[in-house]
Amino acid sequence: MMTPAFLSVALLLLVLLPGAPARKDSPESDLAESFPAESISAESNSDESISAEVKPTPNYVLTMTSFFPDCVTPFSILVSNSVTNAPNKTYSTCVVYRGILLGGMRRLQETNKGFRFTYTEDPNYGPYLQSVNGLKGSTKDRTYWELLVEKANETISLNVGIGAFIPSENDQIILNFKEY
Ligand code: B12
Ligand SMILES: *[C@@H]1O[C@H](CO)[C@@H](O)[C@H](O)[C@H]1NC(C)=O
Ligand SMILES: *[C@@H]1O[C@H](CO)[C@@H](O)[C@H](O)[C@H]1NC(C)=O
Repeated sequence: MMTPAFLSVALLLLVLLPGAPARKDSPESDLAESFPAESISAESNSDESISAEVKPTPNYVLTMTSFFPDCVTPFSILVSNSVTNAPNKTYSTCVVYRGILLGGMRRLQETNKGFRFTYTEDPNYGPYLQSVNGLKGSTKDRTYWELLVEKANETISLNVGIGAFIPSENDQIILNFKEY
């Protein structure tokens, strides 16, 4: 004869067991579908054992906007170097509603080990982009990181810095190392 205590323990085990049929009907699985936390932990956790047992849904496309539901405006960042002609690199990121470029760059830095940047604070104009991926602009060499945006087919030089520019959906921001 099964005691109620035994039954609740068995039920708990069934719910906690990964892939157990009971899990499909549990409220947690509904939540996982609307916000795929499983895919996120599998992607961001480098621990092999965890990635192996939690398989992301095969046809689910992971984007920055699914990582951060409030991050509604996706855009990309291209890093180029017109001094050395080093190969270009492209990254995807996003900003919250009317968020600033600096916010999208921070979010990218926090989630992508391949993108790093530093900035200084100008008393009049705010954040000045100083280095990208370890390469620093310098007054001595007369180099700086130029800010451009490619919209549709035209490339426009930004008339404000990273702390004031508001990216639009699907903009391509170009961070170009340049001489002046
Ligand atoms: C010279 C200059 C530059 C030089 C500065 C290098 C140097 N060591 O001289 C270079 C070419 C690097 C430069 C770059 C940029 N600049 Co500029 N620059 C100027 C300019 C013509 C004169 C500044 C100056 O020498 N003032 C006199 C000195 C004594 O004062 P200062 O406080 O020490 O000046 C410093 C700051 O102005 C700073 N600085 C220069 N530009 C910018 C831009 C930003 C966003 C910040 C935070 C700081 C900053 O560098 C100066 C030297 O250290 C001004 C326009 C003007 N007539 O004032 C535009 C100006 C300041 N720049 C501007 C812009 C937009 C940029 C860029 C964003 C352009 C781009 N699309 O890439 C980039 C910065 C990108 C980044 N990495 O963050 C705007 C800023 C407007 C704003 N509200 O943000 C201005 C007002 C011109 C404009 N378009 O209206 N710039
Ligand atoms: C790198 O990007 C810049 C800016 O979009 C572009 O002009 C250049 O042709 C690109 N270089 C390569 C090698 O793709
Ligand atoms: C961009 O350029 C291509 C080829 O030059 C053209 O066919 C297309 O209409 C342009 N798109 C926009 C949005 O201007």
